[in-house]
Amino acid sequence: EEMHGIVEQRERFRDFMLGYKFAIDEMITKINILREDFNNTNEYNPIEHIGSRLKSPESIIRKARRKNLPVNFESLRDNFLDIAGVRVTCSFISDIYKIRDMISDQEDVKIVEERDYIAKPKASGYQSLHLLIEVPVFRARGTQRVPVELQIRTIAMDFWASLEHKIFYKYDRHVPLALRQELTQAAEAASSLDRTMEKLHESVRAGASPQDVMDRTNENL
Ligand code: 0O2
Repeated sequence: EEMHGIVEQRERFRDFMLGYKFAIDEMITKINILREDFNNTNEYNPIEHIGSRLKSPESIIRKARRKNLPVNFESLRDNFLDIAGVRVTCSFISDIYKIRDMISDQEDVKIVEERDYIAKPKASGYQSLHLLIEVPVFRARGTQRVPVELQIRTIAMDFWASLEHKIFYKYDRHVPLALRQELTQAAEAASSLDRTMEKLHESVRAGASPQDVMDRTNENL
């Protein structure tokens, strides 16, 4: 009897996770469509990279314990809105908002929440635009609305976040203060680089002469 319960739970868990996997597949298709569309026009392609991850069961359970949340299907469904994660790396800061608009204009996508850590960086220095969205997944048993966390960032933001993440985990979340401060400064340096590139990008688009662009670069360095 008990054995039967375990097997049933296991199947239900697999089914539960599958919904998130399908939602990731859908979002990746949407973003790949945008990417291919951009490649087909004379406009430059604002999408540098697309990544995704399905949160592992271990990581879900660890987080639930840390936050004192019950580990049952209802609790996981309601409290874990980042089981499906999709990350888009863009070329320039303005591209982030362009991609955001292109996603939010899609009729089947519902933006549940927007967290702009570019306008308001986290204390660590972390920058990115986070969209908490909901997409319908048409499954064999009917339609299911699935939450996805979409992180949109520039190459510089991504560079900082992935290296900071590695350092963070190496120290098992207890990074010494001096190192934390240096990391925050490094985030500011990455952000300054992003703003320089954005300005250059704008002036090139506005039809500045090569000399103007050189002058601007020297101003910024
Ligand atoms: P992973 O490995 O990416 O899955 P919470 O999710 O509740 O802990 P919050 O504040 O509700 O936190 O969500 P938030 O901050 O909007 O988004 C959390 C995710 O953003 C993280 O996911 C990271 O991917 C990223 N992130 C946020 N702050 C930082 C930071 O300081 N450094 C780095 N490198 N990434 C950050 P996970 O689940 O923590 O990790």
